[in-house]
Amino acid sequence: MKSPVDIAVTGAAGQISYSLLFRLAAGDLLGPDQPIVLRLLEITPALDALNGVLMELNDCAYPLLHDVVVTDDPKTAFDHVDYAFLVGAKPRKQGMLRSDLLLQNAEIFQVQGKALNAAANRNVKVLVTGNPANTNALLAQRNAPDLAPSCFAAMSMLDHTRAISQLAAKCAVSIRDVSNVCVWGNHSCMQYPDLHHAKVKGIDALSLVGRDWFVDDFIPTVQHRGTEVIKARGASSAASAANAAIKHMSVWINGTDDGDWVSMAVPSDGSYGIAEGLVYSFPCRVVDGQYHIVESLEINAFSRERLRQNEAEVREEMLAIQHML
Ligand code: NAX
Repeated sequence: MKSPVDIAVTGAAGQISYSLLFRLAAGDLLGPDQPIVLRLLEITPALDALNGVLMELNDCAYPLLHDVVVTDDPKTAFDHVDYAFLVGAKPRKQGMLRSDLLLQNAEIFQVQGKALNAAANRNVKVLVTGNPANTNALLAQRNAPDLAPSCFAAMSMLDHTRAISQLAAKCAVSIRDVSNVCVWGNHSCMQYPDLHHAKVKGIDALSLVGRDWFVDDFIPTVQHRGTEVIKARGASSAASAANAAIKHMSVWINGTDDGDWVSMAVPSDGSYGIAEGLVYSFPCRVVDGQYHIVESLEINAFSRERLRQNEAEVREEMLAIQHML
């Protein structure tokens, strides 16, 4: 048997983690012959609830689950981890300004960035899911100066899989027939799901679905899917978010399919005119565990404007927390 790999999950008593932890323990990320240690972080008042989740994990008798560490100390949670899922964040409460939400979450990700810097393995892969995900990832990354910026990403994979699913349904094809979809920008309602490069069975997707459906139906549906799920379910996306987190990390480890790419929010290298350093969702390919922004895609005026709006929003968020970078 291989030696166990340490995986940290924050917000471990929350609803996304309630799906994520069980899939990790079942081997959905690292496969059926890789034992894991789950290192679970929560705030102190949620530790009782987390102990309940621990009881359920134990009750599953997962052969791959070597150990579980439950803690409210970020350094203990990130000790020698190879993978970190930063899911925990403060929810937006009624009457709370977006700027307050940004600041309260900024404190969390500043502390966690420092703890990752001190304790995690140097090649750790850190995926930020907690919102506002792009800016939280930027904060964690900038507070971890000894880790390469490429150790960090924020999750736009749920937006990506939502976009694929909408396109496949419209064309009445299998998910496998869809490729080269991309979601650009911020994980917010501003995000830009783009079909200009997408293919369905190798055919240009826009020529199949038409521009009107793309602009009037597809884009707003993907942008507002999270709100629709809340309306229908009475709670925000959880299992689909956990699935996206596993898919993002899995692609980051194993690479993208030939010819295809995925959407990942990563520190910009200036590609497509997006200011260097901002965490922004781009089409990315992964080779040997390293993501690379797909270069030189043609961007028309329609797309360019949406890329610019997203950059402005991410920049505005960054300015609100700049003193903590
Ligand atoms: P929950 O409110 O169910 O769980 C969050 C958990 O985080 C709570 O148990 C809380 O105690 C914990 N927490 C708070 N501060 C913490 C800290 N400093 N350290 C450790 N844990 C802490 O939320 P859930 O539905 O699980 O969603 C988690 C986050 O994911 C939210 O910010 C949510 O907005 C975000 N989402 C992001 C998505 C994405 O695509 N990037 C999609 C799904 C989701 O909306």
